[in-house]
Amino acid sequence: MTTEATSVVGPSGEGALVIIPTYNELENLPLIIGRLHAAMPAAHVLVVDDNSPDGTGPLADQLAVDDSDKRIFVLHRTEKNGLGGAYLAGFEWGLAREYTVFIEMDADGSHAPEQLHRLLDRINSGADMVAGSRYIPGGSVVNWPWHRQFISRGGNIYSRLALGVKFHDITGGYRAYRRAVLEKIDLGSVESHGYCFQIDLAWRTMLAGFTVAEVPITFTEREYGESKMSGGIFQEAFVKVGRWGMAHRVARLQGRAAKIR
Ligand SMILES: Nc1nc2c(ncn2[C@@H]2O[C@H](COP(=O)(O)OP(=O)(O)OP(=O)(O)O)[C@@H](O)[C@H]2O)c(=O)[nH]1
Ligand SMILES: [Mg+2]
Repeated sequence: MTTEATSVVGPSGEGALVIIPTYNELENLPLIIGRLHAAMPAAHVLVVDDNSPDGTGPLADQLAVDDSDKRIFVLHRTEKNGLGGAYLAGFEWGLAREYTVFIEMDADGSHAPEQLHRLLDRINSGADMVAGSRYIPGGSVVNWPWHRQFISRGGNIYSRLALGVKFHDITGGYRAYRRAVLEKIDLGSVESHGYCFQIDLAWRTMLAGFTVAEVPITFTEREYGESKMSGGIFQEAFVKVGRWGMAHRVARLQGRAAKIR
């Protein structure tokens, strides 16, 4: 299935909802939203905060009140429930409204809003889902310690082999989805957190036959605040990805599934 190449998002981000999950991002949030609106003035932002102890939630409310163009919205959840849960809540909120494209972006400055046009241009030229990639020509990683790069690259190689797909940065969290993708895949059954959430959604998008693409991005390590990455997140991805790949191979052998392009 290929969605026709019509322009689904405007040059200033008209029709786009940028979802930013936050947990203790007090210093980063105003910076990232400011940069986003400088780059894409018409994009709407949904902050999904999990009751951050540092007061990110009330700050987000204040940013929304102060924005005279009313482009900022905030979802408050009662407790920390992982990045995946925050995105699912954000997708549900956006699908109940008229947005045509949904963007995932971290609050910590790792995903440059100045490069968002790369993702949106690719959506407008026909892709159903676009991932910002650190690991294709033109992509890069700035200020990441070697052990983080090792885990990230290793996770991508493992996922590529286990799932049998040509995706170079399937764990990355800078993405754009056409509305049709999120309407079709069964978001209610997604249970993954962290990195695994990104792999899970990419895998479901490909299984559903949508066109996926990667564009190069510069990923920069956070300057402020702390990472929420943990060993449990890594383990979850390792086990689940292996299982999905195996299940798909069995389904193909039995003629129940098609080859992933
Ligand atoms: N709402 C919500 N947001 C979260 C949660 N965990 C992480 N986030 C946000 O998700 C984004 C990515 O989290 P990071 O801690 O930067 O994790 P990461 O990017 O995988 O790891 P690093 O590369 O070390 O920064 C940030 O905007 C976080 O504030 C959570 O449990 N709930
Ligand atoms: Mg980060």
